[in-house]
Amino acid sequence: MSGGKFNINKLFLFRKKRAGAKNIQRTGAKNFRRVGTKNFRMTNEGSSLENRKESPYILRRRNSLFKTERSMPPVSQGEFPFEAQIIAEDLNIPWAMDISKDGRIYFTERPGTLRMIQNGKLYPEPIMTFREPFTSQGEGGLLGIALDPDFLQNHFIYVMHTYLEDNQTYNRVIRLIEQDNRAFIDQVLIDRIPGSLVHNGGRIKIGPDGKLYISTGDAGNTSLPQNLSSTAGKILRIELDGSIPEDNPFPGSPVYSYGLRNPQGMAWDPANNVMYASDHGSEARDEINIIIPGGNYGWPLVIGDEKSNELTVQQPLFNTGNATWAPSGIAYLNQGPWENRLLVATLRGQQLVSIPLSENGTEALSIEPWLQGEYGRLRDVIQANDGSIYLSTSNRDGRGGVPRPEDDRIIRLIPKS
Ligand SMILES: [Ca+2]
Repeated sequence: MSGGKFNINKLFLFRKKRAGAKNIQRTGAKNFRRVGTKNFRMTNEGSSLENRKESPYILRRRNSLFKTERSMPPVSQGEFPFEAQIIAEDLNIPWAMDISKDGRIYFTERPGTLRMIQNGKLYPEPIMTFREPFTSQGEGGLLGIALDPDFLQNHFIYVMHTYLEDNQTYNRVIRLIEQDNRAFIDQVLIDRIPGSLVHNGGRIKIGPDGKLYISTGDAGNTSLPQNLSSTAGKILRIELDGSIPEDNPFPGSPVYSYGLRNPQGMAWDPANNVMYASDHGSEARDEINIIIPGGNYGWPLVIGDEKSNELTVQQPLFNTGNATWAPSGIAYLNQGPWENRLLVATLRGQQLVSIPLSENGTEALSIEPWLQGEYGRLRDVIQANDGSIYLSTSNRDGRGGVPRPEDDRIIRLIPKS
């Protein structure tokens, strides 16, 4: 099956029908009331599909597509003996975590608090509470966090958050300075990243090369991810002081890769120098991608494993086909009995997906669903220096989760060999 062209009109009619039907099923009045904002009908993170309007440009470009669906890696039930510890509970949408070299866990709560866990205990006061122009409507708010590699010396914490300016929604990455368990804004590193009630991306991480990587969503505007002058629908790469690295693929631009929809996870296999990113797909087809500098990941012109005669597009490591995971944070495990795997925290999927990788890191060998339904929606996953895994739940995010009284939680998994 190659070279056969879609009839673009039929394709879009079909997609619209499917999208419409799912919308009715999935975001009924219940969701609507619970969330309480009109705009929420157009969501989001795997609980429904938005009604997109495609530009003539996009329709024209999509005309050159042909389909080469690759199969997903086989699903298997691997053994993964572990001990689970609940590290913190009664949290409010913990979105991202990072751990200092002395073992303190710093994490964001999406409504706007930066918090800290020390010696296994949640510090009672927020390290910082965000105020205007900060906003946390929809899927926006206080999102990614990364501690400076020299955090114990310079006390720098990087965070990404949504804010309002002239009634427009944007995201920005700022540097904080921590002092005696309080933090203050020190410097804005990059701002005016297009934001919206949906698709803000939001993960930030410092790569093995010491640069700050930022995943941004399309902000609900499908014309932005292919536009290299916009910072939306991208992975951005900047220096820790906000300047543009000299070896970025597009000189003078923070854009590192593009054509993404709502990437919320990034991780590296440093030994093989492979970077991974998760992306929320449209109509299921969530993607795990291998990110290369300057790579175009297709959205919205080329989706899943489609190919185009006109565009050079990086095909995903795999896409989830008809299944919706709504993948958020991902972690590459570089030690312990689960070494050389990618872990994917899934929201709608309500599981930790474990993906054993080939030795060179460029092939997914199988897909193992771990902790299915055990903790509900999962937002972030990281590996600590001692090899244990930290997970955060996202059952209070108003996106179809059913919060238990103890939600949200941060859970530690200690692998047993
Ligand atoms: Ca893609």
